[in-house]
Amino acid sequence: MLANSPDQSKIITIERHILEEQSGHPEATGSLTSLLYDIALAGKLIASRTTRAGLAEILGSTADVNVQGETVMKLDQLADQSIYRLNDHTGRVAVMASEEHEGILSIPPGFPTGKYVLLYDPLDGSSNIDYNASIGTIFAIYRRLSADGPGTLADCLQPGRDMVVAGYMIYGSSTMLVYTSGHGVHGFTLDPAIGEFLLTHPNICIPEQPKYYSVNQGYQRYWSKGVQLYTQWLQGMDGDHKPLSSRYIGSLVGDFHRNLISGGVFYYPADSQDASKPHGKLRLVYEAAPLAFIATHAGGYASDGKQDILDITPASLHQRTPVFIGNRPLVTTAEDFIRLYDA
Ligand code: AFP
Repeated sequence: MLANSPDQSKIITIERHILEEQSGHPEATGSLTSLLYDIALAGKLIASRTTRAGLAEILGSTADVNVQGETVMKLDQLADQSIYRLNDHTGRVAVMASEEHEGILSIPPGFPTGKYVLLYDPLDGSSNIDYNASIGTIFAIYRRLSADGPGTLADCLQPGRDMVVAGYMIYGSSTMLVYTSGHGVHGFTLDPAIGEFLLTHPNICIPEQPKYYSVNQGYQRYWSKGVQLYTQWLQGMDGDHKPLSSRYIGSLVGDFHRNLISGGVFYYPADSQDASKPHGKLRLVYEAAPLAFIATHAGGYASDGKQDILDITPASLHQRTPVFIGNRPLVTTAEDFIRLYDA
């Protein structure tokens, strides 16, 4: 090997990684592999736009016409359309649903439907765009339940435990794609010079020693007694253990990713602030369930405070749920506090 040249045998692109995973399943048709690859492609496209976000003001902002006379789309709409359009004609997907739309997204007439269901939150944390903080795309893939033809709402309302793949892209100081198909959680970093996601974080496991707790503490007065006491416990107020450090961006993918790598717990509990949202802010289908699937396969756990998030069958696409997610002992302790004080 030439001095200073990278060891090519160690460079694993996402394509190669997905293909190698597929080779362990001789019955596989390659459809899921291609679907994942298309999602990675959408991630590259979204990343290329989010890194130019600050330029909108000089190139023309949302719903305006830019200097080339083209309409500039909001980034979350652009992300939404990119994912839909890359997957609406491939014959791999039966139906999609996006956090940006009220109902299901059907495959346009004239195109074949496939065996998978794709659910996604195209640009989560988008209120952080103006501050250059990390934002992300979250996705979940299920097998369709309906036999054939257009996919249905019921195809989209499956418990998280039946997920086939979950993942997210994080657009931060670098762009990463993290996914699991149930065989380890793997992270890839986009090398912008070559436009490829390269495996940088194989087999991610949440470290046993947690570092952080992440919650919007500004809402503390609206929490139940159990959640307030749990927070004090995380802060080491009982004198039995060292406090965890607090970190909160307000961008779920960013907050989750940090705790996945460093250990900790993220929670967005139910609160009494807004009577129309008694279960907190986060959405089960688009946010909580996919991240719960990832956390679980990284050795962690996710709960709504009473039960495993993966056991909840959604009743509607935009259902909200309280979320406690991260190191298993931290999440089960949240359940203990809630059982003891909020029953
Ligand atoms: P936006 O997409 O409106 O920025 O909301 C982001 C989010 O859904 C999730 O990413 C954060 O964890 C959560 O909301 C933050 O909510 P608070 O601002 O209420 O803490």
